Parts: sequence; C-alpha cells; structure tokens
Amino acid sequence: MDALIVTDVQNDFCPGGALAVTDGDKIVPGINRALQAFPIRVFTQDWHPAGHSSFASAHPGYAPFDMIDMPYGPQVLWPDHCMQGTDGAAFHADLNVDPADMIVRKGFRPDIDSYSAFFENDHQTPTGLEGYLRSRGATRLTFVGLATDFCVSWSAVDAAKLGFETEVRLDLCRAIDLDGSYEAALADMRAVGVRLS
Ligand code: VGL
Ligand code: ZN
Repeated sequence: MDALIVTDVQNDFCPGGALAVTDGDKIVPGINRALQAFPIRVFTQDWHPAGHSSFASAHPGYAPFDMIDMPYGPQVLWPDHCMQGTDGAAFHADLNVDPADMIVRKGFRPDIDSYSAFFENDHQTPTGLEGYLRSRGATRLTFVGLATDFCVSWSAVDAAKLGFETEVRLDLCRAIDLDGSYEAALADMRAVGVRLS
C-alpha cells in the first residue's frame, strides 16, 4: 500500500518565514492534488521548544548556518524557527491538512534535532512513524515537501534503509541548498536506491 509523506510545509519554511525556502509555497497546490491519489497520508511538522539546541541563538558566539559539534555529531545551527504553537510552526494556510491520517511532530526534544521523520539526528531515537506505517500496511512511500536537502532527504534515506520502496517527487519539493547540500542530498538518496521523479 502507498503512503504520501508531506514534509514540513510550514509557514517558517515558506517565503516570509524565519527559515524561508525559495518558492517553498509553490508546491502547495500540487501537494493538495497529489494527496487524493494516496490511501495513506502522513504530514510532518517541525516542532521545536523555545531555546532549542538547533537554534544559533542558543549558542553564544554562533550565527545562523554555522556548524557545531553536538554529542550526536555535526549540526547546522538555524535561525529560530517552527517554535511550538507559533504561526511560523503552523502549516501553510493553503495546504489541505484535512486528508492527514496522522501528523508526526519532530524536533521537540530540547537537546537533539530531528530532520528525518523516522529517527532523530542521532539516527537512533525513533519517532514512531515506522511502526505506524507498518501497522497500516504501507510498503511504498512517496515524499514531498520542505526542504529537499534536509528533512525530505534524511527521511527518504531512512525510509529506503528501513526497506520501504521509496520515491521523492522533486517537483513537489524545494531545497535550502546550503554549501552544495542539494547535490549532496540527491547523491545520498540515489546511493540507497531512492527513486527521484
Ligand atoms: C528543516 C532545517 C531545520 C526541514 C527543519 O524541514 O528541512 N530544516 N529544521
Ligand atoms: Zn527545525
């Protein structure tokens, strides 16, 4: 059975938002149409507490987009974004959220970031999505959303490694593209057999 995973289509990742992705809002109409074709629909929502450890503002002397070493590995430091309960964390107003069977929130633990919808950035702490999808009978996963080179690609790579047949609809994704991160993400996805369409 097929599932569509709509990744982080939230105001802060759209033009005008705190971590705006160029043309992030342009994918919304296409995602609304794509939803109709999938029997299982999951949305993810980046959902950080104030002062989250992935925010540059939590690390004196660091600026947004600097790198830092966290106990679980290197981490990009971001502008404050997707803070729980804020308008920036809300889904884009034109995104049709009604079809969502399940909304997965991630990044809520103060000390660890979570790009992937399956595991936090230590690659070990599960979000519970794998169990949900398996118990629903999902075998094929299609990913759309923001951003291609962070939350979408990390999710798709984990999905492929977990044994799901995995596709990313690049036309329904947009990238941040930090220092070649877009090309790197495409290579990472291809390396584990993710289909890019
Ligand atoms: C994301 C950076 C920080 C994403 C989330 O959704 O791709 N990127 N938090
Ligand atoms: Zn985030």
